[in-house]
Amino acid sequence: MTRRIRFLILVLLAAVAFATQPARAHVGSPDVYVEGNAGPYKLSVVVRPPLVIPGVAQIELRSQTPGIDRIEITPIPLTGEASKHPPVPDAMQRPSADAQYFTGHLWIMATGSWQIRFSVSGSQGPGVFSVPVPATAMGTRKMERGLGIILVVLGIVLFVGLVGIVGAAARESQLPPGAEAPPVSRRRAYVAMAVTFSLLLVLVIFGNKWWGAEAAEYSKYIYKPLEMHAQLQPGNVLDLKLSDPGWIKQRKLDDFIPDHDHLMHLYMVRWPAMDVVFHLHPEATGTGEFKLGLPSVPAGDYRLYADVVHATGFPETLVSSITLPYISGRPLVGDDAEGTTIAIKPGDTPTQTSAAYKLPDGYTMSWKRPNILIAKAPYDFTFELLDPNGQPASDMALYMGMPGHAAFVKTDGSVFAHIHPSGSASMAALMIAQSQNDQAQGGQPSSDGKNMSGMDMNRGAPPSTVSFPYGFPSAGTYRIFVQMKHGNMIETGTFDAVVEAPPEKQQ
Ligand SMILES: [Cu+2]
Repeated sequence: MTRRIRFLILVLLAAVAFATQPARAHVGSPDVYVEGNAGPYKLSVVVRPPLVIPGVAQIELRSQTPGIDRIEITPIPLTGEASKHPPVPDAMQRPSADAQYFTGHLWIMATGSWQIRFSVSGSQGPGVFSVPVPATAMGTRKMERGLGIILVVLGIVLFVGLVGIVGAAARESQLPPGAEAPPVSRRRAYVAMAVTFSLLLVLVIFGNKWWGAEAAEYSKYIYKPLEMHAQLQPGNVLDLKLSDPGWIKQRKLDDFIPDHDHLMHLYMVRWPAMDVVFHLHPEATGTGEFKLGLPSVPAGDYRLYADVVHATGFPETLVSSITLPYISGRPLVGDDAEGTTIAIKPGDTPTQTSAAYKLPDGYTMSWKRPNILIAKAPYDFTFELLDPNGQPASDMALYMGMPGHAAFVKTDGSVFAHIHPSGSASMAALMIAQSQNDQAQGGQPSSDGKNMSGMDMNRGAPPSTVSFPYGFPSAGTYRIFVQMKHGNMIETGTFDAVVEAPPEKQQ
């Protein structure tokens, strides 16, 4: 009996562990991949935030610069009074003989906008770098059907078993072995079983109520992104109304801050073919409302992914969809960009599997495609823009202050991540963190621009290559939209990636 109960508890614990599912900044892509400089040391950092709050964030760090002796990590709120009073730091470990690879973990105690500060010391002196980490409790998922059936069957066995045991005890416990139970014992047994049955039933009903109340309480803290309602208004105006479905009280609808030049970055992807993509920038027209005069848009169903950042540095991606007729709208201007490409075939079959993507104006975008892509592993996604002669493009320009922007979209719609050369953290949050570090070091900006944009701003024309640190959150098929600018032309390259599950961890 005790064994069975222990097994049941184990099964229940496993069910709880699997019942959590990531979601928050970006969509379905909670891990933070960032590249930046801590003084003289160039760091690639992965922060895997906890599934529940309070919970433990896992941190992996690779230094591309040798000579580091020690790295201390501290979790600090990104903004507010508490951001000025960091707790005692923890030291990172070197888990292997690799002197440039470090790991660590930290408790994140509250929901909100955090940063992890890396204080590095080594042969080239000290350096500080901060990685913004939005931390939220995750959504719960319905229990898997199979597991539910097993648990129900086991529950019934326990229920019936207990009633039977009580009945047998009442009927036969005082009889000598082999003796037949007299009618009076049988009656006593029926009464005992009826009482036990009723008591158990009350217990089950009460337990279900209690469980429901606990779940309801917890669900208040589970992250729910702002809701967005999209509507086409006369004059080809796309109207986006934001509303708060209820989450933590601190969230507001009127505290957005610009993130690389715009309050909102809207990706419109024709769905499910993913053959048309727009990167547009709606303007705020009131509290929780954005509007955008649409350019010419082919008819179809579109998925809308809108990135915004709150004043706290907390980023959100709002998701909506809209069916549009063919729209003959304004020309693309400024930072607007459009890409048209081959449709994903039904069944998520990728069509853009080549390493080179031919652009409409004769240029080519090429991807240094790794041989194998594994979920959860960090990669540098490196792309190069070649001119019609196959030479590195010489007329490169920054696109919204950066050498490139990339959107990673899973073909089943469960993942959307807008990534920059500095990684997956929001640029606005990175800047908040970096300015604090600069102030802490005596007001002198310590960064050379690399932390902000992934490149050195002071060295002439941008390079013809761009690199995005990122890792796929899960196995499956993804389409990657990469945007680079040369002259006045914003190019959109498309690449499909089939991502494998990571190998099972050794027990
Ligand atoms: Cu961007």
